[in-house]
Amino acid sequence: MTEPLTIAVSKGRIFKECLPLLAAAGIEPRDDPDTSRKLILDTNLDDVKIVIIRASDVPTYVQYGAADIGVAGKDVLMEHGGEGIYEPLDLGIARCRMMVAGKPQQAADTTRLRVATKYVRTTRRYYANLGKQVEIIKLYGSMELGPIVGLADLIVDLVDTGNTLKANGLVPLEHIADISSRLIVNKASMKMKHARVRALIDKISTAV
Ligand code: PRT
Ligand code: MG
Repeated sequence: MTEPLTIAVSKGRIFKECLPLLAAAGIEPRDDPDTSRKLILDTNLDDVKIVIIRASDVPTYVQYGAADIGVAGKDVLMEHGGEGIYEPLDLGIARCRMMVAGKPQQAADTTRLRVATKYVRTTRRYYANLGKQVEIIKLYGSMELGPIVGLADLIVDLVDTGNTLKANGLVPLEHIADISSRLIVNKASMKMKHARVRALIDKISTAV
């Protein structure tokens, strides 16, 4: 039997939006990660497996070749840095914007502002490009709480409908990047499994 082709996907919105694209490439998972506890899903193809991992771990799996292919948000890829990875295709799914947000009355840089985010690397790069000195506070979730409890003046987070910001009395202030999910490929797999990887990219690209 040929060596399996492994695809890393996170459950939730990316998995759901990915399904039609995988189907276009002839790949149908045999389980639903939202109801199954399996971390490795079989598919209709004997030589294709899907590993279900956290969104922010997808680039790491692909970088080290633990998965040949992955689907990851541009937010996660910017934060990872992209070592060992090709990014051949924008899938156009799980779209949103990365924004700076804060209270509506937030005064512009009176003092050295504190910015809470899980995107430390991207936030540092953004403010460095603007030549602004800020203090970055690393959080793992619920960034919206930061300005409310006085932990931070601003947050850097993803915004889709804007409902989460609004519900917490915050407004979007600056646009950092448009985000969508990308197909990523391990650099060695691109060479060693070239025919299968290429065929998959072509079929998915037609579906996009
Ligand atoms: O939950 P876990 O820590 O395992 O990982 P995760 O939260 O990164 O995973 P998941 O599945 O929530 O998100 C996976 C990817 O979806 C992200 O990396 C983005 O590329 C993409 N995506 C698209 C989003 C959103 N839209 C989005 N709106 N990820 C998160 N959000 C959150 C946002 O952080 C905020 O809390 O939704 C809230 C804002 O939504 P609105 O509609 O209220 O503006
Ligand atoms: Mg989440």
